[in-house]
Amino acid sequence: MMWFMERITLSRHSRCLKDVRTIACSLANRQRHGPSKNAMAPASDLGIVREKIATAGSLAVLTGAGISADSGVPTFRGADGLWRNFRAEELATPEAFERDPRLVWEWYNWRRELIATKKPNPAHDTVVEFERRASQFWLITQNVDGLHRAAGSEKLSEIHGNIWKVRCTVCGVVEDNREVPIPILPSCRHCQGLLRPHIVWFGESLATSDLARCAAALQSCDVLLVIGTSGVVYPAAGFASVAKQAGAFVAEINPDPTPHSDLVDVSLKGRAKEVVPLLL
Ligand code: BJW
Ligand code: ZN
Repeated sequence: MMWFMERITLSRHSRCLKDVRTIACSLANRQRHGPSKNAMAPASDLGIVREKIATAGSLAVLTGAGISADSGVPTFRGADGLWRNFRAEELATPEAFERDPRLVWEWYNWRRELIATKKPNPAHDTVVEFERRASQFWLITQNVDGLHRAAGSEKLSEIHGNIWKVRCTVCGVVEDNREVPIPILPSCRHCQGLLRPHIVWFGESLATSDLARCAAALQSCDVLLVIGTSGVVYPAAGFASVAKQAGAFVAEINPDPTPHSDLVDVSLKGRAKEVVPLLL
């Protein structure tokens, strides 16, 4: 049933996932990694994942808000989720910004103030070490907080953008901006147009270049680690399935079950900052 639902949802994203799915199909005959290891004890699972990472020619990592939760950045969903006091559809859509740019910028100012005080944690640091050790590596993050870059990650796609970048709604120029708070309403220094956060909102497409780079990583990785994402926001919610279908060994690190849990080879229950460093 999960698989069927996923197919339906993937089909809604046929345009942006075209590359990913085409490549996944063409690689359907890649060597499999054997039956699911979900039934194995956690200690054995840790050892299996560590071994897979150590021997992988190509490693990919997909992260979500859970990896930054251990740095004190609130997640989006769940008991302490960021959305609790805000209606997402009022804030994280292009329509909301058109309707009330001041409200949206106030929300981003609050987030920028919060994130500015946060530092990478041992899970971010371990991902940097994975990059250093692997012969081929790519990090796909849904996070906009910039903590992976702050930790030292270089081979990465920030597929939902970056909260420390702004984009002009008139001339389209993208620039770094670390002002906290940013003056509301901010305007472009080139054309005076209204600036917006350089973030992918609901209903907006991800950058084609990012999708192509992610497709390449998912197609070629021997191992995909999925860390701290609820797996409900597409297209990233389909990435584990794409890597799995292409023959990768897929492991998830999350304290709670997710839609990925039944699909992955190993599900490691726990907090990112505690579990991920054990995988080195
Ligand atoms: C820990 C932990 C610890 C806690 N250690 N783990 C209907 C069906 C299907 C799709 C759609 C639909 N209607 C519209 C869509 C498309 C839409 C979508 O997927 N919506 C779903 C909600 C249904 N997607 C889009 O619109 C995307 N664009 C797109 O698809 O374009 C083409 C298209 C559009 C429309 C229709 C059809 C095609 C764009 C998505 C942009 C997402 N942007 C956001 C917000 C940006 C605003 C901002 O940040 O300022 O990005 S949404 C929000 O969710 C944010 C996140 O990156 C993203 C993912 O969340 P994430 O990271 O998984 O966080 P949480 O909170 O959900 O989960 C945290 C996890 O951590 C949990 O599992 C915890 O257990 C765990 N955890 N502590 C490890 N210590
Ligand atoms: Zn401009």
